[in-house]
This record gives sequence, structure tokens and C-alpha cells, in this order.
Amino acid sequence: MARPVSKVAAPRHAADNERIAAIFEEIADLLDLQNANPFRIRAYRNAARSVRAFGPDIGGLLGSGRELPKLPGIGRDLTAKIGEIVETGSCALLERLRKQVPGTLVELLSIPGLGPKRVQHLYHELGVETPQQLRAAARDGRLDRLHGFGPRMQAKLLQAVDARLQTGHRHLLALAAAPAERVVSYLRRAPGVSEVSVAGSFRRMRDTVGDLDILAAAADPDAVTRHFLGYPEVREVLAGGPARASVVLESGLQVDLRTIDPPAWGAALVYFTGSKAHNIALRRRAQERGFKLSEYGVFKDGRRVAGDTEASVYRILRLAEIPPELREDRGEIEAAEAGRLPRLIEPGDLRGDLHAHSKASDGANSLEEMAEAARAAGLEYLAITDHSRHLRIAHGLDAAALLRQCEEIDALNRCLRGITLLKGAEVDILENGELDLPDEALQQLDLVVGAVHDHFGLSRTQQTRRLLRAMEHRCFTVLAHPFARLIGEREPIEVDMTAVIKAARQRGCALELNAQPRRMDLFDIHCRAAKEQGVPVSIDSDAHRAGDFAQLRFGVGQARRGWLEKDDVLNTRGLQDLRRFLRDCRR
Ligand code: DGT
Ligand code: CA
Ligand code: CA
Repeated sequence: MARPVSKVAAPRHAADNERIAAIFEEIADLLDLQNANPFRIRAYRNAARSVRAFGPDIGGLLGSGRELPKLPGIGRDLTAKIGEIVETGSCALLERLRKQVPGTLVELLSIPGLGPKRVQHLYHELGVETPQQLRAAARDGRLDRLHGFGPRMQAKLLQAVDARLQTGHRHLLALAAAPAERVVSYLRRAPGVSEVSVAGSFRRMRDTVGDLDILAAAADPDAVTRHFLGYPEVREVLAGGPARASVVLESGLQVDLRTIDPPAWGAALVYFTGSKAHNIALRRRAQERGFKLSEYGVFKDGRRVAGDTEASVYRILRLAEIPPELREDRGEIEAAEAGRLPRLIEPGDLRGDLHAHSKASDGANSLEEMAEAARAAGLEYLAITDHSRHLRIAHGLDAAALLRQCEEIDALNRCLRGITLLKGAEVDILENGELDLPDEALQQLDLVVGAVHDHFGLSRTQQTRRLLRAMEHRCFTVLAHPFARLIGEREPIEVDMTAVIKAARQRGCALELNAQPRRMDLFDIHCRAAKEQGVPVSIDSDAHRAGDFAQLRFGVGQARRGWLEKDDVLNTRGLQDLRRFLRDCRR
């Protein structure tokens, strides 16, 4: 591993809570693969959970010289490890374990259905180390020889492996965000730098990113590259020329840096933001108008006529400035020409959240803690939607437990200030399209969020019929994560989304854009289809812990990719307005 020598001290903020938790989880995984003491493994898993559930930024706390408060499951040894991670960005134990266990096994472990026992079996008996090798072994029947790999298990595994290989080595947008922000703020301190921006798919807010493309503007690119290669989170340097460099960070994320001559800043930003399809369409338009457009500027007869800012590039092409999320060549250039670009929704437009969990099912925090966190995130209302009984792994609620929760919420609402809790449930849509709670239970709720959590493999016809039937229920309000996909783990279900959107319009219910990083479901194109049909989209966090409301901004990013404006989104409405919708929705 090439780690460039750096004179720059590691910033004390190099570890956000998510990163600390991820390190603890990786340690637990690696220990697991070594058959280590189960108590030790569990201690690291609990610590990861604890760190995630902790609201304030631990790096910030320790950095400002304060002590870490007592966290559940975190004793002296783990506190020291946290200190080490904050200080150095990593942890000696992790480095040691990584040398002992083939790294690809951890990737196998992250495939649903594969625990440490099965991964060890695969490795020791078949030499399987990667998802590709696993797929090959399944296809040519070698798995049949192994204990614990029956036909159903194999079918499930194959599906999960296919989903994984489809996504490739892409990173979830939300998980790339913290490293991206850190490297950007580090680069702003490089000598002579006037601008720094993330470009590429990250700036367009795609749900996953292949790598991070970062641009800096400076007259002396060499100095910027040198500064960049000294970044403490760099694990490996792939290329390090004067004006461009590529590295891999500790998190596995690749970062490409390009340093731009300031007069070409805007043109470069357009070019490297992409998408490729948008760039091609822009360049064609430039040509038609007698210009030459490149990453270096807009030229006429060899002379640069625009390109210092993005606005200058679009202006000279007679276009309104197109927000990065729309740059996919899906009609944005025509809209910009006609002055008909949408006024995209902004994160600050959200006034509530219609999907969140508490300790009562599989969440980490109490009702009150969730309410406080939602208020701190700037929301005015929050629907508590714990799971229904069918979802046993999530400790789903039955009718009686739900009734008790409703009473608790009524009581809480009498003393909460600045936030209102709504009574809801995330109700399983059963295989036949029925809802998993009796009508009497559903009727006492403010809203019902219906969701598919099983039978993912139904045919398109059956799956569509299932969803339509569920939506017909007189208490149904929001169809949660309509495709039930998990990025890199589970493919979207087969369903006729056009029919679902039409049915939602007739029924007067809403579709969810679930902002959990692994879900990001609805897709952007279906947001746009919903908008065209006048079906409101609800951008929900699906929060399972207090910190999860921060995910909403990625949901807003995807909504923007789907051309949504404030009025297209249900939870931009004030509480009264929302209540009217909920009332009208109920038959
Ligand atoms: P990713 O990294 O796979 O999530 O997607 P992007 O869009 O970030 O793609 P990337 O990193 O390969 O390149 C960054 C941007 O550079 C891309 O959005 C547009 C521009 N670009 C890259 N290759 C080409 C190309 O061959 N032609 C044009 N016109 N633009 C390109
Ligand atoms: Ca990229
Ligand atoms: Ca790139």
C-alpha cells in the first residue's frame, strides 16, 4: 500500500460518526471471518450501532478538547480506539486484520445470505474469494457439494450476486458525501487555489457514484497536486501528473482531481460534471451556432469567447443555466432554450417526514428522541410508522401495540413544542395485496404507509395486481419504496410502474421517494412520470435512528433529478394542508 509521506498533520475531524462505525463494523466482520470470540465480535457491532445512534459529531467533540460522554457498550478499550480513529483516520487493529484476511472475503460477507461460516466454507473448500467466483461455482454446480447450500439458498444467492455485480464497484451517494466534503475542504487550503468543486455523478446527485471527480482552479497546478497527494486519507496513488491526479482513499473511494486554469473554470466544470450525454448534446448545439465547446472554453475562430463561469457557457449558447441534476440529456436543453426549466425543490422546502421508526419496532430511538431530532432537522411534523406484525425480524406491531403507541403519541403531542407527531404504520402488503393489520387498527391512524417486504420474485402481472389491490384499501396513503430494491443487494421488483402511477392518481394517494441511501426508491424517471400524472411524491427518510433525517437531502437530490418542484412533493405542505390531503385520501 503506497501511502504518500505527508508533512500535513491529520485533521482531527477526519472521522465522522459514520466512518468510525464503518471501521468498527469492518473489524467485526474480519474477526468473524477468523472465528474470533463471539463476545468480542458483538462488542464491535454494538459499538458501531452506538456510534451511529449518537447525535453530535464525535470527531468535532474530541477535536474541541471535550470528552466523549459515556456511550452504551463503549468501554475504555473502545473509547481509546475511537480516539485513535479520530486522530489518525484509521486503526492499527483494522490494518492488522486486513493483512490477515483476504479483503475480498469481506465483500462476500456483505452479500445477503452469506455469513462468516458460509464464506469460510466457500473459501476453504472451493477457493471462492470473489462474487464472480461465487457465481461461477453456483452455475457449474460446485456449490451442490457444500453443506448449507440447498437449491433455494443457491437461487437466492445467485440473485444477490447478480445485483452486486450489476452495481459493480459503485459507492452509495450518501456514503461518498462525507469523504467528498472532507477532501474538498482540505483542497480549499491548497496554495493558490481559488475554486474547488465536486463534479461528475456526485454533483448530479446520482444514487451511486463510480468515483469522485474534483476540480480546483489555480494558476500553479503542481502545487495543488502536491497538496492533494499529502491528504491523510489517501491509501494509494494511481496517477500523479501535474494537472491531474487519481488516488484511492481509505474508504475505497477513488478520487480524480483536475486543476484548471481559472479562465477555463466554467467550461471545465460543465465538462466534468457531465453527463456525457449532456456534454454531447451541448457540443452539438455549440457547433450549430459556429462555436467550438471543450473543457477549455467556448471558442469562436480560435478565440475564447466564454468559459470562465458555467453561466457564461450556457449564456453564449442561449440557454438558461441548467442545474447539474438535470444534465442527462432528457429534455433539459430544450427546456432551457424555451425558458421552461423547472424550479427544482430545495432541501429547505421539506416541512415534514411521513416515514420513520422508533424503538417500538426496529428503530434505535424513542418517540420523543425521534421527534426532537426531526425538529432539530427543521421539520414541523413527523409520522411514526413502525412495522406491522408480519415483519417479525423487525418486531412488527400488532393491533394492540399500535393502539398503545397511538395513545403515547397523543400524550406526547400535548407537550411537544415545534413538532407534531402523526400516527402511522408501515404496513406490509401481503402477497395477495391485503394489508397486514385489521381495518379497525388502520382506521385510528393518521396515515398508512404500505410496503412490500417479501415475495419479491412475483411476475410483473402478479406484482402489479398486488400493489394495485393494496392501494385500493380505504386507509392506504403512501406506497413506500415502490420498487423494494436495495442498491447492490436486491434488484427492483418487476412491476408496471406506469399502471401503479395511474392507479395512484385515481385513488388520490401518494408514492414515496425513500431517501435511505441503499433504497433511493422511486427512481428519478418515475418521479417525473408521477409529476406528469399529478401524483404527489413524499420524500421520506425512513429514519431508524435520530441521525437519519440527514438523509433527506439525498432524497431531495433524486427528486431534483426527477424534475420535481416544491408543489409536486407532498411533505412540503404545511400540517393543515397535509391533514386535508390525508382526510381526502381516506374513503
Ligand atoms: P461515475 O463516475 O461512473 O459515477 O459517472 P460520472 O458521470 O462521474 O463519469 P466519469 O467519472 O467517468 O467522468 C466525469 C465526467 O467527465 C462525466 O460525467 C462527463 C465527462 N466525461 C468523461 N468522459 C467523457 C467523454 O468521453 N466524453 C464526454 N463528452 N464527456 C466525458
Ligand atoms: Ca465520477
Ligand atoms: Ca472520474
